[in-house]
Amino acid sequence: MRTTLELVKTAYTTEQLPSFDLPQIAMAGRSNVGKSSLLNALAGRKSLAKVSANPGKTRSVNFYLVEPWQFYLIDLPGYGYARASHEERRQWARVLETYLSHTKELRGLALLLDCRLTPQKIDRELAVYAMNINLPVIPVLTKADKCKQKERQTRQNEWRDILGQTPLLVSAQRKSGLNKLWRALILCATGKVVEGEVMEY
Ligand SMILES: Nc1nc2c(ncn2[C@@H]2O[C@H](COP(=O)(O)OP(=O)(O)OP(=O)(O)O)[C@@H](O)[C@H]2O)c(=O)[nH]1
Ligand SMILES: [Mg+2]
Repeated sequence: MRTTLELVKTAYTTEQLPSFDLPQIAMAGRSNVGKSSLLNALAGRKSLAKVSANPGKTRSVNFYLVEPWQFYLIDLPGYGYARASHEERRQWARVLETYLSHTKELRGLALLLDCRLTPQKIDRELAVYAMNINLPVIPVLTKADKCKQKERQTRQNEWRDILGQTPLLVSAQRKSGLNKLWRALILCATGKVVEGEVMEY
């Protein structure tokens, strides 16, 4: 199967947020959690989304059309970036909240969580916010390659206790867990159950 991602729109302000008819799944997480890397890994491409060792790289809301599945994956600006100015943080929070609460076609939130960190308050708050607006959450532990099996298991258990569901484990670097994540994204966006591989990696 060949699944493709194509960047179709970039928004820097709430006014620029487009309204699309197709379903959307947002990817959110702390700055540097690996959102852009994961998008590239899912797409099987190196530089679709900009990746950086410096947190705060993605400052826009980027809309990627997923074919042939007919939905959008959205790369949201990372939150919790310590060195951002107060004004910048407010602007990001506004875009994030406007997007999450006003997008009619939004079907779910892929919540990216760093596998190396114990559950952080800011991530829990976003998860609770999503649950309060009845937005399904797909929890995803990123950078699994950086953790030993025992730590991965601990993280999954901790988040399962908080969210009521066990997060998927992925590594953009090792390209692991990607088909499982694709299947969860497609199910959430379109209701379609896909068996087998969505992409050949
Ligand atoms: N080892 C490892 N490193 C990763 C992985 N995914 C991302 N990284 C690294 O983590 C850093 C941040 O990755 P990005 O993909 O830019 O993170 P982001 O969440 O998009 O960051 P912002 O755009 O700042 O919000 C980069 O140095 C990546 O190379 C992974 O699966 N394994
Ligand atoms: Mg990014």
